[in-house]
Order: sequence, then structure tokens, then C-alpha cells
Amino acid sequence: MQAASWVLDMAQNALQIMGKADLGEEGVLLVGSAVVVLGGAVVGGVVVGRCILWRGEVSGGWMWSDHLSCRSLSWLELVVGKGVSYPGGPKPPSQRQKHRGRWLDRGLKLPKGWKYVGAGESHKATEEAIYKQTGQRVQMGGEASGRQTWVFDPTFQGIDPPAFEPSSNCNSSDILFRKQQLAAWKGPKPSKATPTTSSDACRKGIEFYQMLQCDDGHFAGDYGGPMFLMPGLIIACYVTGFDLGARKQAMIVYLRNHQQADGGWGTHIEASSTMFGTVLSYVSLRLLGVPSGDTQCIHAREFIRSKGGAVTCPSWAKFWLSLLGVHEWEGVNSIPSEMWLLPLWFPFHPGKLWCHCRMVYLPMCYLYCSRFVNPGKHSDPLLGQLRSEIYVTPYDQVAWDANRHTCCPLDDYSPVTLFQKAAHNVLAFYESYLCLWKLPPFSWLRKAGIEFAISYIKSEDLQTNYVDIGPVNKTLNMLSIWADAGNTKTKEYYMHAARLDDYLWVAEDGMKMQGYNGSQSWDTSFAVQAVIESGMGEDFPGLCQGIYTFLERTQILSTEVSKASEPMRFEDLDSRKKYFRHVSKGGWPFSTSAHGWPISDCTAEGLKGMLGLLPLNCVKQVSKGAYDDQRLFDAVNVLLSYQNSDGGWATYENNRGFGFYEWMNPSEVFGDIMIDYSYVECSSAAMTALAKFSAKHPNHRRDEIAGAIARGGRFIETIQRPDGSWYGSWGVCFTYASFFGVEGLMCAGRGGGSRPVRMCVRFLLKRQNTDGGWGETYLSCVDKVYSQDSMFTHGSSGVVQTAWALLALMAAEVSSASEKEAVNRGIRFLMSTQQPDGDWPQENITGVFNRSCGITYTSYRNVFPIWALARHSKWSKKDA
Ligand code: LAN
Repeated sequence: MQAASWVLDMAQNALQIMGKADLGEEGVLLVGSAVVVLGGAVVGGVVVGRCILWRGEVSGGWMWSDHLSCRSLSWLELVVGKGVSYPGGPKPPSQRQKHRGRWLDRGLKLPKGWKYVGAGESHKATEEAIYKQTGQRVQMGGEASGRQTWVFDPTFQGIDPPAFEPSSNCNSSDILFRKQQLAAWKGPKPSKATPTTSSDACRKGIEFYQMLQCDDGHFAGDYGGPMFLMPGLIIACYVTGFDLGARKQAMIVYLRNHQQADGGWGTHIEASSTMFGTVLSYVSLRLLGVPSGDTQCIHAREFIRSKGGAVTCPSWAKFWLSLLGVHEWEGVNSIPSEMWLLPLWFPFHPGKLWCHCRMVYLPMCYLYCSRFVNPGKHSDPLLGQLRSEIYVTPYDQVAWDANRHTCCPLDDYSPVTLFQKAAHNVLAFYESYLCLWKLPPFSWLRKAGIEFAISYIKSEDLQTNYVDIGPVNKTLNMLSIWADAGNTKTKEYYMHAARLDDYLWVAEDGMKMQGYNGSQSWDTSFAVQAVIESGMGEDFPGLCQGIYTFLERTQILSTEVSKASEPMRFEDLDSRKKYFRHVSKGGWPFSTSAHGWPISDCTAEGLKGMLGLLPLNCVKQVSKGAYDDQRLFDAVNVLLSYQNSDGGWATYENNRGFGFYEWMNPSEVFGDIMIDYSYVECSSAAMTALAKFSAKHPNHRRDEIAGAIARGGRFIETIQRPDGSWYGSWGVCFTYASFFGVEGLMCAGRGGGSRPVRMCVRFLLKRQNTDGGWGETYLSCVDKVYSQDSMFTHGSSGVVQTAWALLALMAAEVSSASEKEAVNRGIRFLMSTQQPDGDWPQENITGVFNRSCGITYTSYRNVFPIWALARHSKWSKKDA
């Protein structure tokens, strides 16, 4: 570390000196030595690395998996610090989130007529709708299973949506979807009696939840939360001229509902207002047709202007505004396409970025380097109005370049580092002043970079059946292929348009863009594990058969339909290498097979679900033995190939880059997005799945599995905090991570009496509330300190965190009388919050990503309480 700070100091000195007109002898010496030291370190290290430490391309003799994991450069970590898996301790009080959101009840109602349409039926509906609107015939690719869309049909006799009341809870409860499913349910209803035991409460919970299951066997729900996604879709559709039709009204309702009392919008629904949320939501409202004189618009403008205008919004917002034509490219930091041409062994390579970061900066790079601007920029009067509305100075006097790094303190979660600013400034010189990229040979490199970027964009579209990895690259890719075709609509464009509804969800607060095309596979895998643990699987044959059918269809590139689909073409080694892809076949996705990106813990949960289902008689009736063991082996092979050298598991890929990539995080609003780290959640899920599998199939890679679990256990121990907790990166927060941490440790044989398990038990017991429950808000994730602040519940406890804490405590085999009583009190809390119909209330947001952004998981309020009650009913019997 010392060496690193020495080199950095030298570089900073050198840059300061360069700022002077005359470098002087001292300056030349410093710059010279910095160049020599850095250059020498890179060249020397690469040679040493390649010669000595290169692990080859085959992992464990099984399959190519991590040629990018870059272990040949692991020596670099000695110099620049570890490829951090540990997210850091609590934020100092001065840096913690100070603002809190406040919402107003506006009594807004969504128009009647929104109808949920899923799976095969949704394919047909979309193909028809695209034809009606554009005259183009499209054919949806991949498995239809799990697809969820909303269609507006004024004749649909669905429920009259109630007015949304965010002042008491800004989370919607999925009333529209749930009522539609309940109305269509033909089977038995939950008993009316109030449960008196955990087993009865669990059964009632399942009886209710099964009524929500979709025809294709999956569980659907609202996956909204982030407020910065829909504006991208609205801008892309506006620029390319795709009419959103009836969706517009529903989107306006959503935006209006989530505007806060101060006139702004948060980056996600629960967060206090930021410039990111506000500028993008304001522009969206205007593009959707709301006039500038509208009271809510006036209020929003006051917020924007009081914070210095749109020049203070973070870089991703500046990017979208530039595409739309209401911001200039000089105010955006360079995203050079040349970086894609770097050799793979180079310490920094975009192929080693976390896939979400990589896939967002890919179209950004294409659009930036081609300096795309909305062709209607100068002719569209609305854009002219926006240019005068969102800045505090006249548009032609805005100092674009000087504000490249300006970011409102409300948004600045990961301030841009000095190192990065220096790099951006050098690049700005290259881009704007010298325009070097326009001159040969630089222009050749830029062109080659752009060509690679667009070919990569197109391959991502094909590999995901035009769903794309996430909502940000979805709309950026759509715009890119439109631009690449000379601003015209091609077949590929319509294929994109046909997949927009995959991301849109309607609830009583309006139409929103979701963080993904749903959480189908994830939620369904958890649901079945909860049912299996209750031992009641055979009592719910329809439920289990449906889940089996869905999980079978959803295993990636493993069914006839998916094998015959376009993505299969990209599964060969050469394509995967070219596009930096991990092996997909055999894994499970987070959402649908058509999406197709495999994820370590989704594969693990899918595998656990399958292993639990296959022995059930009711499942055997439908599977008829057709689910081949080889498909389980495929999943196990994928899981093993995902293990990192630190013993942990990351999300979609192996850990490829280094901790120092984080110095280059260009998105001020998110933390730790640059590389794929090992996480306690993914590690525990992978380990428990491998253990379950090995118990049933002891002859398949037994020793490797045992070794992997042992290494995983050590990893989980190393990232445990001194207070016994783990930081949860994908759920809120310490209670979520405790659930995974304890199960992982127990799986690695630590035992209930072991020190790390006991530490976590003590951590949890200390945080139990007097009502017997636990509660946490997304602020825990942001500040990295346990927080119950701003719970929307009556007390400080929430049903989801209570369930996670209980699952952890029971997995930890707590045995003293007082600890058992603590568990019983938690169970009583869950039973007392269960509603008469068997449901639980929708409380605070329970998911999170990139440290700062909350995301909704509507299934959690059912699945985890059911699971905790299931575990308790066994646990209490064992005890009796
Ligand atoms: C998700 C959702 C699922 C989640 C789990 C499987 C729960 C986790 O254990 C691993 C990480 C993963 C797959 C995950 C990563 C980040 C995602 C994809 C999301 C939270 C859903 C949305 C988010 C994505 C980055 C949102 C798009 C925004 C950008 C800033 C690109």
C-alpha cells in the first residue's frame, strides 16, 4: 500500500507541476521517474505474471471459466491493495445520510383497464401490438416462461385501483396484480381460523401465496424502486419516435405520486430527493406531455434551480440529457472506445469490469464516441423550453467543460477521486481541445473501438433475446442500434421495442420501469424452498408441479426451445472469449430463461429448489423422470467454476479486476460497481447448494465440492465484521446477510457453538426489538451501520427482517432457554402481523444494489415469513 501511495503522490505532484507553465528540472525528474516506475511495474509484473502465475484457461480440468480473472496479475494487489471483497466498515457519522424523504397524498388514481398478461400469451399480445402500432411483424425469441407484461384494455373488468397514499408508506403493495390473481383463483381458499401454532400460520401463508402463482408456475411481482430508469426509456422512445400510447398516462401517475414534499424525487422511491431523481423525472414528465405551468412541474423546477440547475446532476443524468439534446457533450467526461482495444493482459481492461458496469458503459461509449445527438435537438420547441427551464444561466452561457465534475452533494455518494479527475482532464484535452481522435492514426483506433462496441451491443441483444442485462443498457442499446442504422427503425429496433414491456410494471402507484425484467426465478426458487422446508410440499401438488415446470423451463440453454434460440450460438468458447462471457448453459438466471445471464446464487437457489422438488411424488407425476441428472451436473459445474481465488463467490462472473478499479468509478451515485466482488450472500448460496447436491449425488466431483465448501467457509469468516455481522449487498441489510452468513458457516461445518456463529447470534439478539421483531431500512446499506430509521411500520420491526433474523438464529441452533424464548417471541411477532387472509403487509423496501439504491421485492413479505414459520415448526417439534 505504501508503494502505491508513493507512486500516487508522485503522480499528483507531477500533475500539479504540469499545471505550471514551466516544468522545471524538479518537475521533469518527478514526471520521468513516475513514468519509469509505473511503466516498469506494469511491464515487469506482466512478464513475471505470465511466466509464473498464469493458471490457464481451464478451471479444474472442467471448463473454461475465468480466463479474465487475471490471477497472473495478482502480484499487483501487493502494490495497490487487495481486490476488496470486504465492503468497508461503518461510514463516519459526518458522511452518513442526513436527509429523509417526505411524501404527500395527492389522491391520484390510475385509470381502470390495466391487465397482467404473462408467458406465451404475452408473446402473442406483444407481437400483435407491435404489428398494430408499426405495421412490422416481430417474432419473440427464447422461452416465454416467466415473461410478465401489462396490457391496457379499457374493457377489462379488473379492479378500480385505489388512490395511492405515500405519506404513510411510499411503497405500493401490488394490489392490482394480487387482486387479479385472487379473482382468477379456482382452488380452495385459506382457512378463516386464526392460526395458533407456527405450523398453522405457515400453512395459511402458503394457502394464500399459492393463489398468486401464475399459470406458467412462477411468482410475479413488482420489481420497481429505482427512479432513474424510466426516464431512460422515455427519452429513448421520444428520440426514436416510439409512441408509448396508454402507458404515458400511467407513467405520469407514477411520477406524480412519487414527487416529494420538497418538489424533488429520490434516486429510488424511499430515498430523499436527489438531482439524479429530480432532473430525470422532471424531464420525463415534460416529455410525456405535462405542461411547464403544471403545479408539480413548477415545484420541481424550484428544487432543481435551488440546487444550481442541471449542471449539478450526476454524470449518468448528464449523459441522458446530452442524448436528448438539452445538455452538451463537452460537459460529459470521455468514455473512449479505444479502451476496448487494449490487450487482455493489461491491468485495466473494460472486459474485467463488473458485467453491469461494463454493459452500461458499452453503449455509453458507443453513443459518446459517435457524439450522438437527437436529430430533433434544434427543431423541437419542447427541447428549447427544457433548455431554458433546467439551468440557472442561459443555455448558451453554461460552462459545460468547467462543470464536467460538478455533482450536487445530495447525490455524491462516491465522489470522483483525484486520480480519476486527472485522467478525465487528460482525456478532455484529447477529445475537445486537440481533437486528436479525429486525426490518423488515432481516428483509426477510435473507429475500430466504435465498431467493436456496436458489434458487442448487437451480440448482447441477441444473447438476451433483446431483453438485455438490465434496464439501463436496454434503452441505451435500443438507441444505439437506431443510431447505427442512420437514425432509422430496423428489424432489430422493433425487436427492442417488443421487449420494452418486459421492464414495465403496473401497481396502484402507476406504471414504473423495473430494475430488471422481473425477479421470477429468484422468488420462485425461494418460495419452493420455504414450502419444502415446511414438509407440506405434497399437500400443495399444484403449487409444486407449477414451480417444477417453471424452473425446468428456466434453466439456461437447457431446454429444446432455448437450445434452438439465438443465444445458443454465442455459447461456444470463441464467442464467450470475444464478448467476455462466463459459461451460461446449466445456470439459472435471476429472471427468465430468455434473459439468459447466469448468476452464481440464482443458479444455487434454482438448484436447491430442483433438488427439493424432484423427490416429491406430485412432481414425479409431471416430470416422469424426464429431468436428467446431467442438468443438475451442469448447474454444479457452473457453480464450481464461479468460485474466486479468495474462496468466495461473486455475482455473474469470477472476480476479474482489482480493488484499484474503484478509484475509477465514474458514477458518483453508486458505490463499488467496478468489479464483481465475492459476497457473503452468493458464497453461502453456492456452498449450501453444493452441499445439498453432494448429499444426493456423492459421486459427482465430491472432493472438489468438499474443498470448495471449506474454502467458502474460510472466506465467510474473513469478511465477518468484528461485531459478528455481515454487510448485505443485495438485501436490507445486516439481517439479510446474517441469514446467509450463518447458513454458509453451518454448511462449512462450523457448528452452532463455534465462535463466528455465536458472534452473529449475539449480534442479532442485541438488535431484537421489544415487540419481538427486527427492523432495518435501506439506510443500513448506505451508511453501513445498522439502521431502523424511517420504518413505515407501526413499531420499528418489519416482517421480512424478522424472518431473516429468525432463520439465522434457528440455523445457528440456539439452545439456551433465553435464546429460544427470543426465537419464540420473533415467531409470535410474525404470527401477529399475519393478516386474516394469510398475507403479510408490504412495508419498507427490502432490496438494494450498488450500496445506495433500494429495490422492491414484493414476494419477500410472503416467502420469508412462511419459511421462518416452517423452520420453527420443525425446530419446536425437535425440541419438544
Ligand atoms: C440484482 C438483482 C439480483 C441480485 C441478487 C441475485 C439478489 C444478488 O445476490 C446478486 C446480484 C443481483 C443479480 C443483482 C445485481 C444488480 C442488479 C442487476 C440487481 C439489483 C437488479 C438491478 C441491478 C442493476 C444493476 C440495476 C440497473 C442499474 C444500474 C446501475 C446499471
